[in-house]
Amino acid sequence: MKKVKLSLKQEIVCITGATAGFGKATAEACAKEGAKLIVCGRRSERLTALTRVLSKHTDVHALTLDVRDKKAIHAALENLPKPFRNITALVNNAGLALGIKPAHQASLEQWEQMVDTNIKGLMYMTHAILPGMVKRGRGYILNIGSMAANYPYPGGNAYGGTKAFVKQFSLNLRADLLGTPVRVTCIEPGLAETEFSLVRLGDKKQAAEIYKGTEPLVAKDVAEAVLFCLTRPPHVNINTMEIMPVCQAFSPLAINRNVK
Ligand code: NDP
Ligand code: 8X3
Repeated sequence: MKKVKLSLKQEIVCITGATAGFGKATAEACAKEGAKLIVCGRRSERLTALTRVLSKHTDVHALTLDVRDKKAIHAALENLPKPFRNITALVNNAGLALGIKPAHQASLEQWEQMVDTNIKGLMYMTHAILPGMVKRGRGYILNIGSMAANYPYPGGNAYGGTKAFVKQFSLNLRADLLGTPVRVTCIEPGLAETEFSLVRLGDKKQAAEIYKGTEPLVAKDVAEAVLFCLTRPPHVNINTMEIMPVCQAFSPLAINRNVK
């Protein structure tokens, strides 16, 4: 029986979207387990504050990075300080939903930003980092998808579409990586209270309404799931993990009862 891997002390974990929500909580959880961290996001002042706190536990390198910027990603990764170069785990978490309007009223610019961030940004990071993992015979790609990939809902249009990509891309990576020790997981959270709804709706009051009367997941719940996956023994691959709060479940299909 192989030894169970409980520590992250030998890991170099790169987390996108570490300035808020799941990404920040994941950085905190991984730091406590002793992983070296590369934390990425656009808001550099938040990265600086996070780095200051986490540096008490471990070595942290902050990258002010927009995942939509392919050139910036390559430049940042090529110029990583030596101790951070051999990334062992990539947590592709950066992402967003914008708007909740039906498709025929939605903003094309918002659809494009979701595709550019949730799909293309995740591809750019993966494409830049995965070959090194395969070459070194060690690595983990952990993608944050969403239950929106699995259950359509009104207004989910392009956002759900981007997360369906994340799921299928993750599974297809597994197919390609067979024969290597590199692992891939797609974690699919449901209702979770972070800055997500504020970003989506652009209004604090409307965002608060989403969580009214519920007990949603919190960022730490998802961070703990990430940690669970990363600390499985090397022969175990969790393909997908769908997580909902107890207050969320399935509904019957919608039916239009005004057919004339
Ligand atoms: P938050 O809004 O709290 O955090 C989103 C993070 O993504 C921020 O750190 C933000 O950093 C980063 N980000 C957004 N756009 C970019 C970009 N172009 N380049 C780099 N970083 C970017 O939301 P969550 O923590 O909830 O969301 C994290 C992930 O989880 C997303 O992929 C989201 O789709 C997914 N998810 C969220 C759920 C929820 O209900 N909350 C449920 C299921 C999935 P910055 O602005 O500094 O760049
Ligand atoms: C986030 C969950 O329900 O807003 O991915 O799509 S939901």
